[in-house]
Amino acid sequence: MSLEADNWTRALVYGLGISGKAAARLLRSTGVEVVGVDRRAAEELNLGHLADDPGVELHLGREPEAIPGGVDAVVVSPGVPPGQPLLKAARLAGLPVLAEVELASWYLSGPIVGITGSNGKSTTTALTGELLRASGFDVEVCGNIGLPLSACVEGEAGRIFVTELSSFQLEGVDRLRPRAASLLNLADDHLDWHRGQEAYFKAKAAIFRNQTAKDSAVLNADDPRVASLDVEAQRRLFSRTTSVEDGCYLDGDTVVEVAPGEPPKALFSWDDLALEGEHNLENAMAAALLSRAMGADGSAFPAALALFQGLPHRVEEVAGRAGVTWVDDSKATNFAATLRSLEGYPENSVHLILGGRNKGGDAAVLTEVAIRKVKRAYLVGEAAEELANVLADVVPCEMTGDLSRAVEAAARGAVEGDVVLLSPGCASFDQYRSFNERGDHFQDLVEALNG
Ligand code: UMA
Ligand code: ADP
Repeated sequence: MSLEADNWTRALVYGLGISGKAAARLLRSTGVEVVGVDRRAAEELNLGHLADDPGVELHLGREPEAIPGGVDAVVVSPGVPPGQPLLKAARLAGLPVLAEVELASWYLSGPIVGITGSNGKSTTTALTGELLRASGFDVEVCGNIGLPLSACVEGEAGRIFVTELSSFQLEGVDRLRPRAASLLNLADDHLDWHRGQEAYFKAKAAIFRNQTAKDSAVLNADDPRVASLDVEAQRRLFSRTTSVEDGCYLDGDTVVEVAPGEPPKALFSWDDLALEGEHNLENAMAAALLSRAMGADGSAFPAALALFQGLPHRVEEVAGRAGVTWVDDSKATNFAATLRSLEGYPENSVHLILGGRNKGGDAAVLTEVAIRKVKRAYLVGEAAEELANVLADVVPCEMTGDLSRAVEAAARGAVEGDVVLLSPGCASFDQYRSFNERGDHFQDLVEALNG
């Protein structure tokens, strides 16, 4: 247990979404008083017991202008940008400002496997959980994937905490030290929140900051910015395109693990994967190396990979109607993810639904693939006009405004053999509460068409 937290009497928890509430409960369980702050009103927050706890002081509806008296530290929720005035005030006052995952990490009874990257985090986190479970380990799959790390502190000892870590969370890490960690890839994402690419990449690399030579760092050899990172931990590389000296790579259809002084070991075959696409092969290679670092012998990997059908809203086929395939990739919230999805389809076959709130990315990365794959684009949300400015010269674009009009238009335009793909390349927050809600809406609209 941390000495710092032992010395705290009162901590401010900034943001009372699912991670803030879990952090507040954790702090209360250790006897620390909580000052809870959220710009939303109580009715929207579902605070449960925290609302009646005399050890919790609430500031709701808008953030206070100054740090309330007697606060020893600030635990910040991932969605609160670092430039918020209250956080600036805390730093000026010399208070520690820590991520919810940092706080939780002090109380965990088992090791963390940390997973980050611009794309593939949730899939790799879930896959790593499956590979470790199939290998006989007791596993908690948590973090940005939807279960706050603070909510996992209570429970049996001996669990491995397979934790998805977003750049928002890593921004507030101090001592969190994953036993094994992976950075899957780097692409432009969340540039609005981090105020630029440098700060975003730096936050991602923080996953390795506290590792030592006893730990394992799993890096993508095919992503030059990832492969060139300096790490203290034992460096293990994965590659789809070339052999590596320490890690795993694709040899024919077989993923082979190599390590200096060890004979090569076949881990699994690409055919074993139920998931489609080169990007999912990369995710599986990272998950395999992370699981090997935690002591899995690999024998259970092929069967576990064959069973894993993927998470909802990630290139999820939702219906086929009159020879048209409808695909929900609502989780593709940056253009690099959309690009990867498009690559998986035949030439000139895709009706692409694109748009939402751009997080600072440049849609020009899509032009080359759009020329080859996209028959027509249906633009929605805040970013529609900006996207039209970039894409209208290379593919026919329709300004459809929202998802229901986009689905109607795509249903009119698509013919047998075509694919209608929702892969928006943007966040959902201009029109929905989350990518889940957007994906569910899309699936309902498609179902209604079929009905
Ligand atoms: N808030 C303020 N002031 C602000 C900003 C937010 O008061 O300036 C308040 C909001 O009113 C709200 C609370 O803070 O009540 C929101 O907190 P949050 O946005 O941190 O959301 P949580 O509910 O705690 O969920 C967070 C992650 N959300 C974000 O990073 C935005 C969830 O990831 C994660 O699953 C959860 O913790 C558990 O760890 C979501 C996400 O979109 C899925 N993540 C991004 C992504 O994957 O791209 C990073
Ligand atoms: P994240 O949690 O990082 O958003 P997900 O596993 O939820 O990643 O996948 C989101 C989308 O990103 C997928 O639907 C797919 O379009 C794309 N994607 C998944 N894995 C990768 C990868 N390794 N490289 C590039 N894109 C990927």
